[in-house]
Amino acid sequence: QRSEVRRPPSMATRSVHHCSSLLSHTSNPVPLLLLYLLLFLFRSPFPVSADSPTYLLPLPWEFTSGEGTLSVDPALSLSVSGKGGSSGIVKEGFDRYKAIIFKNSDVFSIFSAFRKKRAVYDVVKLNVIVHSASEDLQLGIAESYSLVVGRSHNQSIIGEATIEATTVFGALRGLETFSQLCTFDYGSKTVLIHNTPWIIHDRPRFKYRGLLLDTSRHYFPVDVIKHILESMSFAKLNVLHWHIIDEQAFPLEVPSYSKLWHGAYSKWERYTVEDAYEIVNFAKSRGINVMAEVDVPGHAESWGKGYPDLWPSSSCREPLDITKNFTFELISGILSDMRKIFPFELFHLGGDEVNTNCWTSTPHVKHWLQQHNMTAKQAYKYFVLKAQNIAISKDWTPVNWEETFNTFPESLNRRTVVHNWLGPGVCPKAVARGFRCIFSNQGVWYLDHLDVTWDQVYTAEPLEGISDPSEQELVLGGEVCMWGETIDTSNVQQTIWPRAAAAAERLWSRKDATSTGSLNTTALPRLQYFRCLLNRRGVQAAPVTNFYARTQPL
Ligand code: CP6
Repeated sequence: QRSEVRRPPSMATRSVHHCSSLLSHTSNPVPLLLLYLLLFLFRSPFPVSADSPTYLLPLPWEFTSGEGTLSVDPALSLSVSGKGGSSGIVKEGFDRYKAIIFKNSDVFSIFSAFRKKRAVYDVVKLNVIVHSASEDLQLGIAESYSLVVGRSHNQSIIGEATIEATTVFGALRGLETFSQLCTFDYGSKTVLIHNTPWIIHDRPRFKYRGLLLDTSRHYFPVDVIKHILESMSFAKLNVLHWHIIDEQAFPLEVPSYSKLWHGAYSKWERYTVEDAYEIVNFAKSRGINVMAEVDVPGHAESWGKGYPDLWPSSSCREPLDITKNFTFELISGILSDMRKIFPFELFHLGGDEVNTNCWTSTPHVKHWLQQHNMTAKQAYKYFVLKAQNIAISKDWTPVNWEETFNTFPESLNRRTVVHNWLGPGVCPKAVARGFRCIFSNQGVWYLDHLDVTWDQVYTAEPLEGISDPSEQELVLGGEVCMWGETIDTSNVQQTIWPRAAAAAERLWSRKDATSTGSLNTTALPRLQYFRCLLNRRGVQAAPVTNFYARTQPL
């Protein structure tokens, strides 16, 4: 039995949404002592507003809420138990979320000492129970959790808060939800949880919930990538598809072939092996897998900056030269070095947009094709399958953009995951043939398409056209793609957010999460709230704009 998240009646008619003034309060202004004194003398009783709505995104799978309000102790303590209770991942996660939850509670710090003396907080401890000691993060690990805040007892609500999860990563999802229940109340200068008691049983609808980041068209410093990972965890996204390399630049260090780095934009715009480890570890501590991509044989021109032998000729530079053993030795070397960095079982081998003109027009390649009795299309297949076998030999599950499936479905290794992008339609075909699939329809989930509105992102459906339950199982999930041609550090977060959050809800929540009303009433207020939450947490998410929420006078 789910109860509906309540919302203020004004939300449906007000079309311009502004974040609350929390942002401007994050730094302490010049102490206006008199004002503070007045505020203190006429402070409102504690707790104040008992009937504020609570907004959660993505919407939990099952939840009930009540009418109560509980205050949260700024000295909130953590109590962990279960086989996974000693995990650093839970403790560090708790510390991060505690900092987020109480970010604003020291605004009126002059009186915090007084308050501490007189205040009795309802929620003083967060219990976290983690049943499994395993910290192996892979596709399909349990991310489910239950979260209980408050318990009714003799018509009052006891301030109990408990997260229970199978894995530490499920506990992280629960911590995120807990942090979204907490709101800073200006009347009492206290963190409150409204609508208690909460009983939440949550789990993801899809196991693969990705964001593609392209570091070849523009370089992103490691700190920026970490910030993106952090923001992904707020929306419960769990895969960073790192499109590291493309035709424009090769920013990753490959120790076995050190000249590949010559394809970087500059010596400052490179990732060392240590940088890559750091990104993978940072992601893991937020329950996010990093799926690396080495796109072959197209989109690889930058490889030849250091190794010109990889180009069919100096004037015709991609796809990679199919005739040379060196090409495949190098792919194998890159994948061996990368295997040590990327523990995730999926590895993306691209395979998209291969234009074979250089193969058929360069004399030595043309000759090789004739010798091997291959058409350009057969050569494309030969190359892709050879690269796949290298990845499989290194114990990776290959992922390919959909062209490989579209061109030779009968020859593709059955383990291959088909990654949709060319409009809708390939996932139904792929799963009907027993392949697994990832949904990234460019018409709705390519974030570089700035004309796509949040509601188009939101209403996209990864299972569209697939009715057989066993075929539906083969859709691993989906991914929004932030291609890098038109974005860099200056605008990446506001291009990703808030629309990525609409996809995040599609991938986590029930398909019918918004069936109780219109998007305008069920999804929009929560998305607007989440966008402000991102702003408060330091993420430059853009305003929510679309058909329903276009800018007009109040
Ligand atoms: N780079 C690579 C790209 C794209 C693809 N692969 C792309 C194509 C069309 C659009 C956006 C991005 N920039 N390597 C396609 C998977 Cl509209």
